[in-house]
Amino acid sequence: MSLAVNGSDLFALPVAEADLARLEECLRASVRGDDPFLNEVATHLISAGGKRIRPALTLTAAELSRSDISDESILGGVSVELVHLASLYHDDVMDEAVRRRSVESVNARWGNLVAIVAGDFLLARSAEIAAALGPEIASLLASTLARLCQGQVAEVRSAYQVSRDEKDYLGAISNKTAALMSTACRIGGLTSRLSRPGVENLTAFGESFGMLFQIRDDVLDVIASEEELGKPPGQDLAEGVYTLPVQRALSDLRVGQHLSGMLGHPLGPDERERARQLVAGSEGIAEAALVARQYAEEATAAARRLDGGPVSERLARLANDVACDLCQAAEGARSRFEEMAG
Ligand code: GRG
Repeated sequence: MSLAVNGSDLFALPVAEADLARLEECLRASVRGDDPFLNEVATHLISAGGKRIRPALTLTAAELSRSDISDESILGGVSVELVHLASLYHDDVMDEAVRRRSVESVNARWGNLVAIVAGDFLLARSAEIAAALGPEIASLLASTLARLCQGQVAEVRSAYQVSRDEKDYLGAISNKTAALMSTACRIGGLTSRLSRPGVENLTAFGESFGMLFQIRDDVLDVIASEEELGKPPGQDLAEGVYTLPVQRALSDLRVGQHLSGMLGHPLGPDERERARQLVAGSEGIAEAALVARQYAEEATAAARRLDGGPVSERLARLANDVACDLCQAAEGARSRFEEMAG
């Protein structure tokens, strides 16, 4: 499969090495304090890596103004990544995850209490930076954080509900993922003093790109291998998070009824694998990839409403590449399934 699951190449944006180095230094400095233990916990996932796609979007958006990347834009990218990191700390507690970014999760290493409070600490640092960037950005990050919480609550509330509908799913991912992608782009526009129409188009790009990003993540959870994902596939199914490919599989006449009978409660390893294979061999994969493609087209259109220069073309290409990568992965999964079925 020609899939860039960990995404390092697929999501690479043309941000100058020097600006990425400024971002990293500022990110680490933002959580540094007097307490060596808190320093270790707060930098655990920063040191582990991650794609930094959100701050890269901030800096790419800032490049539209055709001036050097300002300290304000760097701080904007840092404030967004800190919210993302805090959400990972809290999410891993909720999911009892043991690994994140290919290392031990914070909760697995230091326990839930430390993970929750350290996540709060990252949020506090983000809020401090946002306040220094002015009331518009502070208010934007606060409302984005509220959307993240709304998205997460919606997901928890719908857990194990076989009747969960697509509106519920799309609303949840818009809040838990697209909101922060959109804010990352918007902050790049605001900190680089882009025109208001430019800022609105960046915001629209980020929202559609975030939907595409999360649907891809949800499809890969079904069709990618453990090696590609860095965790066993089918985790969402096992945890009762019925995402778009699962919802579409439930409507597939060939497998829907069988699948429906298997879901609705936590799954052990064998049941999880059987349910995953049913979804992987259903029309749900290609249909979800098609919905992702529609969001990619929306994102591309928003990017092309920007100035039409190299940055807007690069954003359009990013959305297109992510959608193509997903469609290829979906095709690959179908061929493998057909081969297995004889
Ligand atoms: C306390 C901020 C905060 C939030 C509380 C827990 C929660 C509400 C929300 C969780 C939202 C969440 C974890 C959404 C998933 C977003 C997502 C796609 C994460 C993976 O992003 P990548 O692939 O990860 O960009 P890396 O590691 O590359 O940064």
